[in-house]
Amino acid sequence: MTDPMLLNRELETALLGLNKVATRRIYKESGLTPTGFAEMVFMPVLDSIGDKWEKGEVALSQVYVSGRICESLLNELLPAEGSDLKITPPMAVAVLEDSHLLGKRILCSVLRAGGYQFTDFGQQHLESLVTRVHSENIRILLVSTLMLSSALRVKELRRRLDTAGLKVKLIVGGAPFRFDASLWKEVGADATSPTASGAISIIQRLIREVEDENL
Ligand code: B12
Repeated sequence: MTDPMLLNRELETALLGLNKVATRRIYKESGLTPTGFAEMVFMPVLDSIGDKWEKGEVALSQVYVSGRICESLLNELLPAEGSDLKITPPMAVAVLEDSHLLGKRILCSVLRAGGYQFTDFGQQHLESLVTRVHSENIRILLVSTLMLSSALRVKELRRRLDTAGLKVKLIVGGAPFRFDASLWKEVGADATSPTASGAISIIQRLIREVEDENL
């Protein structure tokens, strides 16, 4: 495997140069799996590009195209469907009041690769999300947010689910939860993970908890 620091520098140059061909070549030469590349290379490089945008060092158009290049490469590389689906309590994935979709894309691939059955609710507003959780009897909900304002909306989501008497295990993730390690507790979630692949062990634990509650 290429030196990770070098890999990240090369990828950042390729993305800011809006060079998709170089991005694909860097992936191929990295020797990493698609999920490994997404978590170890795309994520830190996009964090760095986000920081540079905040400091006014890169244009929003560069952030936008970088995101689009990563998205299109991930769509090519990540599996669309898994096999041997496990029977689990009803589970769903959603992006809450946010347009940042790459984290959810990776999360869905990891869950499919792990053989988990779930519904992808896509982008949701709080109201519609509560309605779908209710009507589809969801017991485990994975929520991705990238804007801090959206992450804070999870607190209201928790309140609304509790008020409606819905027993839902809530797993949250996305940049605000990576940057503030206690935010998930503050918004009333049951768990978080800094990576999509970290969600698997959490889900296994929460499935056992839901099954115990059903006894
Ligand atoms: C690419 C990007 C965009 C793209 C999004 C393209 C797309 N289709 O997704 C575009 C250009 C559209 C965009 C727009 C905006 N963006 Co933007 N964007 C980013 C950037 C650079 C990267 C995000 C990303 O895709 N990262 C890669 C993915 C893979 O990482 P991830 O989502 O964190 O997911 C990983 C983990 O967190 C985890 N995970 C994610 N979800 C979940 C869920 C669960 C349950 C679990 C367990 C794990 C998990 O798994 C993944 C890895 O395995 C971030 C910088 C950053 N630090 O995040 C800014 C950032 C998120 N954007 C920001 C802003 C401000 C905006 C805009 C408001 C800009 C504007 N003025 O218009 C708009 C708002 C859009 C909206 N309404 O939602 C800010 C948010 C600041 C804040 N405090 O809220 C950031 C942090 C940049 C910054 N440093 O200021 N953006």
